[in-house]
Amino acid sequence: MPPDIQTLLRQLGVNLQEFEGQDFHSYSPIDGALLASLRIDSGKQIEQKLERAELAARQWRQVPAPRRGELIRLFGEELRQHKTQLGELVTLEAGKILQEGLGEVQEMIDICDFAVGLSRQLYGLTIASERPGHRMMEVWHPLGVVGVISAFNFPVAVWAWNAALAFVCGNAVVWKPSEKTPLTALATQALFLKAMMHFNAQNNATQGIDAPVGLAELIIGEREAGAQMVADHRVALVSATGSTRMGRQVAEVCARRLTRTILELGGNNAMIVAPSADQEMAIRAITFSAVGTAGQRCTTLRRLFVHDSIYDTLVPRLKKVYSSLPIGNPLDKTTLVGPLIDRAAFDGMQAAIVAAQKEQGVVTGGERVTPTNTAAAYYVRPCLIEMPTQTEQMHHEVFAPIMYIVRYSDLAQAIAWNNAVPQGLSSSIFTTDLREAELFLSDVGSDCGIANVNIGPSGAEIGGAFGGEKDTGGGRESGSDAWKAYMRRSTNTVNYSHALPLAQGISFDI
Ligand code: UN1
Repeated sequence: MPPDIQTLLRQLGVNLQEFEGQDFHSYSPIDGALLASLRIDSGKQIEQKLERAELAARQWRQVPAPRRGELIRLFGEELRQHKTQLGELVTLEAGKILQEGLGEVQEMIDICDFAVGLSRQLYGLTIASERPGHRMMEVWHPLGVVGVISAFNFPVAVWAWNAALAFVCGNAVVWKPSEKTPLTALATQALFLKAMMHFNAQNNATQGIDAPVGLAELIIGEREAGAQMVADHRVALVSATGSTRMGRQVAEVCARRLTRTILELGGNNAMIVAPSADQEMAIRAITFSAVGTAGQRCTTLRRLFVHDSIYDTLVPRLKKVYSSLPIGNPLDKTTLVGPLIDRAAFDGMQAAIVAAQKEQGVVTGGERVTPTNTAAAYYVRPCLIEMPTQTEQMHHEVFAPIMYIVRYSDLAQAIAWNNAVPQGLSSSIFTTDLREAELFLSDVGSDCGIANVNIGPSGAEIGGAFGGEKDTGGGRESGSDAWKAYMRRSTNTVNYSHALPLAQGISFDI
C-alpha cells in the first residue's frame, strides 16, 4: 500500500490546511499526481520572518552552547521516531528510492549527533603574545541569522547539515527550500518545532532560557522569495545548494553587501579505473554513483575514464548491469532507479544525449520507460555514452543519469581530464597501486573538494567537510571544522601587567 500523503503529514505533525492555497502546486515525480496546493509567503510575511529570526538570534546566543546542543539532541530524537514517515515523504516528493529516502533522514540524525558533540567543542585558541604580561586568544561567537537555500534532490538533509551546526553555534536559521519539495520542508519544520517545545518544557523546571519563537523560520515561495532573503541585511551568512547559475547570483548579491556565503553548487564528478582495479568493486561503485538517485545528486558520477587494457572487459560488463537495472516506482523494494524530478529534467537529458552524439558519442540506453500508471511521470533507462575523448559537452553538468566513458592510456592524461572541467566537487580512482592512489590524492592530483580511492564519488559521510572548488562554489558544510563558517572569530589581547608595551617595538611616549 503506498503511504497516503495526508496521513503521513499528520503523523509528522503538519496540519496541511494551515498552508493550503492556490499559489503553487506540489506534484509527485512518481506518477505526476498532485500532492498539495499551497500558499506562498508574501514579501511582507518574509520580512516578518526575518525580523522574528533576528530577535530570536539575539536571545539564543545567550544560551550556553552545550544547552543549545540539547535542543539538537531532542530534534535528533524526533527524527529517529519519525524516520520512516519522513523517509517515505522524501520518496513521494523527490522520487528517490525508499532506501535513499531513509538514508537521507539518517544523514540528518548523524549530523544532529555530530552537532551535539560539537556543542561542547567550539574551541578557540590561545596564542603566544610577543609582549610581557599579555595573553592573546581567539574566541568564536554566533553570527546572527543564517539563511539556507536547499535543492530538491536532498530536500531535508542539506538543511540539516547547515541548521544543526548553525543552531549549536548560536544562530537562528531561515530556510528557503526548493519549490519542488515544500512538504518535506513543512514536515521537518514541524518536527523541529516539536523539539523546541520539549526543550522549553525542560526549561520550566530549570529556569533556563527558552528556544525563542523565530529560531527556525521557513519561507514557502519561489525564486523571488529566496532573492528577498539573500538581499536582506539581517542575514549574516547565506548557505546555498543548487545550480552554479543560482550560486553566482547569490554570490553577487552577497558580495555587494559584503556578506558571507557557503556555496555548494554543480558537480561533474569523475572516476578513473586503473589497470590494477578490483573490477567487481568498481562496477558496483560505478553503478551506485552513476544511477543512484536517478543521477540527480551533485556528487553523481558523470565521467568515467577507463584504462585501455581493461576497457573491453569492464565496459561490456557495465552495459550488462545497466540493461537489467530495475527502474520503476521508488516505493517498491526492488527498484534501484526511480523517476526524474520533472519533464524539464527529462528534456535536458535528451538534449544532452543529442549533443553528445554530435560529438561522436555512442549511446547505450537513455530512453524513456513508462512503468504502469506513470504516463505523467518521467522514468528513463540510465545512459552510458562512449566518447572518443573528453569533449565540450562533457564540461556541463546535466542533472540526469548520463555517464560519459572515455578510454585512457596515461594516468597523467586521465588526471588532467578529471581536472579540466569547470566544476570541482568530487572525484575518485579505483586502483590497488599505491603510487597511483597517492598521486591522485597529492597536490598534483585531483583538484576537487572530495577525492576518494576505491570508493565512488557520491555518498559522502557527514563527518567530513563537504563541498568543492571552482564552479562548485568553494564552500564547506557538514563535518570537520565547517562549523567555523557559522561563527565569527574574535581575537582578544589582555594586558595583565602594569606597563603598556606596544607591539612591533614601537615607542610612543607622551
Ligand atoms: C547533494 O547532492 O546535494 O555525498 C548532496 C552524497 C550525499 C550528499 C549529496 N551525502 O552523495
